[in-house]
Amino acid sequence: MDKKRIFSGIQPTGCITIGNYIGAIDNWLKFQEEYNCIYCVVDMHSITVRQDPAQLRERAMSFLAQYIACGLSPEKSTMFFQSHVHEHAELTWVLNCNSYIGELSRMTQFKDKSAKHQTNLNMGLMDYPVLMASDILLYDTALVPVGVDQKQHVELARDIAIRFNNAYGDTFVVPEPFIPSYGAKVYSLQDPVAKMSKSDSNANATISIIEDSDSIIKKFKKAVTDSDNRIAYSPQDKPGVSNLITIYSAMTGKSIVDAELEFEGQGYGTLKMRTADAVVERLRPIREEYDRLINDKAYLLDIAYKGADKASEIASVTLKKVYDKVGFVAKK
Ligand code: AQP
Repeated sequence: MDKKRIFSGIQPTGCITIGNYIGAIDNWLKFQEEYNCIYCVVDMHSITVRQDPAQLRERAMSFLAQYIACGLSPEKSTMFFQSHVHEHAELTWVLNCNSYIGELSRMTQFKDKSAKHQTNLNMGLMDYPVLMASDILLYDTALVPVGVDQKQHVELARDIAIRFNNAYGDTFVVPEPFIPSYGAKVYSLQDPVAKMSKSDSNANATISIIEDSDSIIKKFKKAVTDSDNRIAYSPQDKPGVSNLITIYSAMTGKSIVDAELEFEGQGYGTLKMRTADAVVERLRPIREEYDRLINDKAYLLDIAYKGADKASEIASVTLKKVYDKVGFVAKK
């Protein structure tokens, strides 16, 4: 029997953080055996915010190397750059004509990003979730592993799929989001009520998965906690401490309850240092493998090109079906 399909991706902006790792990539790894996985570097999403072209190109390659360094296997998973499979853009147009301005303008990410990028309020910012719906729907995706911040977008993809199926007959598989039971939202080390974000301008707020050990330790030492010096997991009252416990637990594989017990009676300094050590240990092999891979551009491109060919084989069948359903004359 065919395995069910998974699709997920990260946009090459900023640097891949431990938030992306815990909320997304760590789950991608677990799915590799059981599912047919497609993991994309979604470069088309990233230009909704102005990017330096040379830096974007370099980052896209770096993100692919980081995917592989994290343990994603080109033998098991399909990896490619979104812009190499033109069906993503083409399906977006059709789905745009089946999406409403009202629902898109209500998306939390659109509201946040449009507030942040007042001088570049482009259509792409609003259209981001429709492109994401195309990413997902092109591949008959059953499950989309994402952090909690992207759940709303997966729900919109479901709505669009159902709407299209109702209008034109059964076409798309209706996808389900997969949100991890913990670590679905890792918070900023400097503002622990805000999401740890790849492109945060405050470098102390985030940890990159290829960051060097000294820098990781320094940032955890500076992490914002509170003044009551009691280690307990309580996200409402103690967001900073709870965030550190979440990170510790995700990096060591221990449950939140076990981590809380382990730190009972200890000071915040211990929690920060032990969390930093756990992160350093978990990321060390990733950084070593990344350093090796990033110098082998030919290998990375070979994976991306083969991945795009494989992805396009599936995507072209879906797009053809969609074009036929909406009434376009068949190509020769
Ligand atoms: N802090 C987080 N905690 C848990 N999961 C997270 N994800 C992102 N941040 C966290 C998950 O990582 C995947 C890829 O994210 P993305 O780059 O495609 O989208 P994003 O949510 O816009 O990420 P950022 O970090 O906030 O990027 P910038 O700063 O460039 O806008 C998604 O599955 C996301 O849920």
